[in-house]
Amino acid sequence: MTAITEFVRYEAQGTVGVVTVNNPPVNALSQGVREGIKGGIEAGMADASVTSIVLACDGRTFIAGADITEFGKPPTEPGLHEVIGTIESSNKPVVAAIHGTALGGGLETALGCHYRVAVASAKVGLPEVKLGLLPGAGGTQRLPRVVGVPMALTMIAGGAPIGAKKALEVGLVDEIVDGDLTEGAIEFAKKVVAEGRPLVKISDQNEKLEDARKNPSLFADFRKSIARKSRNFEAPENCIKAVEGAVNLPFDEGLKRERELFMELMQGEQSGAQQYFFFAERLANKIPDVPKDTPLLDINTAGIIGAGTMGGGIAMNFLQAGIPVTIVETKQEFLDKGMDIIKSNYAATVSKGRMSQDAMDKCMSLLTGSINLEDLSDVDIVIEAIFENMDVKKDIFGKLDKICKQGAILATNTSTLDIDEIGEATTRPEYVIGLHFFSPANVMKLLEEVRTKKTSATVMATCMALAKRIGKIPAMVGVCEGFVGNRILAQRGEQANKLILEGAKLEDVDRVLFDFGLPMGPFAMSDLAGNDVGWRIRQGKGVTSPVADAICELGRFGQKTGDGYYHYEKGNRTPQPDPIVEDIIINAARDAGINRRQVSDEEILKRCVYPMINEAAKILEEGIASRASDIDVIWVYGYGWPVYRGGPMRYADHIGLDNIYNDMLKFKEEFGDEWTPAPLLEKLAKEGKGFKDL
Ligand code: T1G
Repeated sequence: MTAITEFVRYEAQGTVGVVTVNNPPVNALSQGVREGIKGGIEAGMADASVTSIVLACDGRTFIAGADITEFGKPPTEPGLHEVIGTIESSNKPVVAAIHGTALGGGLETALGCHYRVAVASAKVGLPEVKLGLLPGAGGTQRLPRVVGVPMALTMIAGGAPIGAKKALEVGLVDEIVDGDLTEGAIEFAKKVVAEGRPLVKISDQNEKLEDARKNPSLFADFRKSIARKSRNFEAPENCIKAVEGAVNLPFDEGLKRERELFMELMQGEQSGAQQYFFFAERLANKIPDVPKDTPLLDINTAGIIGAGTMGGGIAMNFLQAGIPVTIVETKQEFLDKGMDIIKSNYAATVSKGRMSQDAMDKCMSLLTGSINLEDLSDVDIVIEAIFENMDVKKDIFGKLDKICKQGAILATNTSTLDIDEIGEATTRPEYVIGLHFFSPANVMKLLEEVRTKKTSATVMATCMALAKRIGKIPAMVGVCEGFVGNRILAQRGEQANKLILEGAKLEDVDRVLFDFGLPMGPFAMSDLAGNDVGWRIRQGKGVTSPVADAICELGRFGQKTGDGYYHYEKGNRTPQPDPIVEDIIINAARDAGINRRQVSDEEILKRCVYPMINEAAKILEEGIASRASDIDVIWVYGYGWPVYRGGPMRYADHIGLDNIYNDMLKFKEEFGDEWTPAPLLEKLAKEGKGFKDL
């Protein structure tokens, strides 16, 4: 066995030279790995005792891509193109042995091999578009030559991987290996030699490009098919252009075109933001004051209290993770209704082909309904998702404290109430935590985990690990009104309501924020969620909002009643400006003595976004969030902040905190003290720093 570099070894096993990568955790293509693979292949080519070569990886996965931590640093030799060129020009067949996920540069390296074998559980894909990039090592040129242009476009512009079985069907993998992968790859390599099979260079395969050349509308049709989902994103368009280059240019010219388009993206703000977000999302998993090796509690069963919209959605996350759920309601009719809704949600997913009937049946088999809290006596975690009333919640937690076994976690899905106070209703406050799911709970990825002053490290670590298990992206926050996401959202809502009184059309406020990249503006969002939700909360707090209250008093709760801030034709969810609401706004402005005026798009954007950033600065000062990047994770996954802008904090740094600070001072002169910059924002602005410097 020869160590080519610290990360790659070579060993002849009989007549097969095995090049093995070992660069935990994901065998990313760092400089040492690239150098080692190139050297290992060259060693195999020079080794007279071998007639073929296998490229394999130690650890849990084949190469998962370029080393993203190297981005932005000066390039080091050998480049990935050179490594892949060495593989492809080998005079002996090279077989990639794939397990785990062969992604990005990992799949591009495998495409440079003459053959690819994989275990059945492996996945292969080109997810660079999720980093605001495109496959920059020949993936846009080789993949279409293997799977055809339509599938290549979907994989490259969408970024989703495919499983080994599908890869075998489309010719991306040549064999599925049962048993030991390396042994299977070695046997396959021997077979290639014994059968005299050719050295298949994908770069020479052009047949599948012919089909695309005969279908001139192919690219236009694909662009149309992704237009809505890729709105404002730059990378998908460059992905498509690179694949067009594969169809219209000779291979080497196509590579050059790919490189140009890749560098265009790499130098742009969007890919910087999306690379930042890749790490922000993973950093949010880590709680600064909770040691990485904190012991976790076993979570093998769950109890959900409340089979309403939230309770049912929460239950579905656990069922899909294979965790049995006992869902408890107060009355049999509520329970039956809730269980039926869960079943119909799964049935809808099955009918769309996104879930098998077997998988649905398995989920439903794990679900038990009950109208007796005592049935939760043995579960490992309970999540309460009932009416937003403190007395009701404290009563339930007092009962759970007596019923549930010692060591069970007692969680609340509250979005507004003080969880410290809820914890004090039990004798086990260290086992009480907030698990704030976002509606629809079985769809939205964000899970705002809310620690009380007494939540233990074990409970927090357990819930962070549990989030990943049930397919959620967690962020740990502290207790305050609205926690992090909704507290920031409230600031935007307050300004949006002021802007429409001052003269901005509500459809313009929504348009400006939609064009900025949010899925919808505040008024359309309120109509979707139900205007009565906010109305009830304001009534509970004795707070009024002239326009919002007025439309609720007319029963205009939004899409569910056909009218809200907008009018909705029956069966049509397209918001239409409504003169009735315009009159309500004009009357409210008159009653408030406001002289209405034209409001520019720029002012609308700044007045909606800057208060969010200022509130986030206060949240950081108060320690409610431990990182600025956690706030970005919350807003991207919880509210649809465009990931190509990284999140509110990344965006603030991009604008420049000094610019935001100075604009806020101008707004303060015009609109009053509510525009006073947070001390942290002022400090960073004056020091010429950003939130990234915290
Ligand atoms: N580079 C550097 N570090 C990486 C990495 C990468 N490509 N992928 C993961 N990590 C780190 C990650 O930050 C975390 O670190 C640890 O590995 C475990 O990751 C030329 C230009 C492979 C599916 O986009 O999708 O190739 O937090 O928590 O949930 O065309 O990681 O432990 O310190 O995500 O099991 C293309 C990105 C790159 C794949 C595993 N490749 N990675 O998921 O673990 S660009 C990607 C993933 C490229 C070429 C282009 C996932 C995973 P820490 P994890 P996981």
